[in-house]
Amino acid sequence: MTHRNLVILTGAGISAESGVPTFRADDGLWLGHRIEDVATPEAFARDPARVQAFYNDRRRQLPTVHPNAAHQALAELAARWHGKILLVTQNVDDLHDRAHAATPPGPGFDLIHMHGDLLKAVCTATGRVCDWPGDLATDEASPHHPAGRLRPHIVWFGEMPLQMDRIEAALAHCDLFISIGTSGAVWPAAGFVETAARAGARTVELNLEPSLGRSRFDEGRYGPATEVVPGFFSDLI
Ligand code: BJW
Repeated sequence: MTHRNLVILTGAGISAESGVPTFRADDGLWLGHRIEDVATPEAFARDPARVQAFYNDRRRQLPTVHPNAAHQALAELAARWHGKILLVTQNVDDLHDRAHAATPPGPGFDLIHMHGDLLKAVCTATGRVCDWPGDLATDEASPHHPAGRLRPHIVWFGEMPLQMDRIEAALAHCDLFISIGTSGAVWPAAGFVETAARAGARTVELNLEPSLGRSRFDEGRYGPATEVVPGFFSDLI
């Protein structure tokens, strides 16, 4: 079967072998934190020092990690693919961005960080987003508004993920949906497979092990992303 329009959803599992911890593993990112203490707007209002410190630590880690063979295989696919590819990542790291900068994609490619970007900050007064590669102070003043403060550009629980209209439109027109390294525990991303299936797409899960949403996919391939992803894409091309 030939495919033209792809939507690829990635989660923390694709960055795991680069050394970025996943969320829900036993030794994962939530270790020592309750989700409601660090990943909700209420947590930020209650204890901004703790939330800023949690994201400052993760932002500082980024220069020490690098794209792995799975990010690279995806970048090579995007460089060679003749149809459309929308890459939707739930990850707030910049490993996809770096892989695609090193291997520039074709014109039909686009990347959406639906849960935000660790290297950006948002002004609480205006909603303006700016690049922010360093630490954020607890009460960081916004360059955009005298009354504004800067918070991490992260979609927390209860907030609307980014660019949902574009994602929904691409899902409605895709013929192959591939989910890589995500547990299927967080919505709306966990439901993308069903939207794609309703559009008639073939749906494939690539993961270390079957995810919570396994039964929603037509097929699955299991093993470390650095092995399974390059293998699947070389078959596709
Ligand atoms: C490997 C591997 C290797 C390991 N190779 N694989 C009740 C029912 C349904 C929904 C809700 C509900 N109550 C509330 C909700 C909604 C809520 C939600 O989903 N809650 C759930 C807890 C139930 N969702 C929201 O609030 C979202 N907003 C929203 O819904 O707005 C309203 C709306 C309605 C309708 C349409 C649109 C919008 C916002 C969600 C924001 C999520 N934010 C986080 C934190 C971001 C900040 C941060 O980075 O700190 O995003 S949560 C966290 O989970 C993070 C991730 O992006 C996300 C997904 O995690 P991911 O990537 O799947 O990681 P893990 O750790 O779970 O899984 C890793 C996977 O990798 C595993 O499968 C491993 O097997 C695999 N793996 N090593 C391959 N080497």
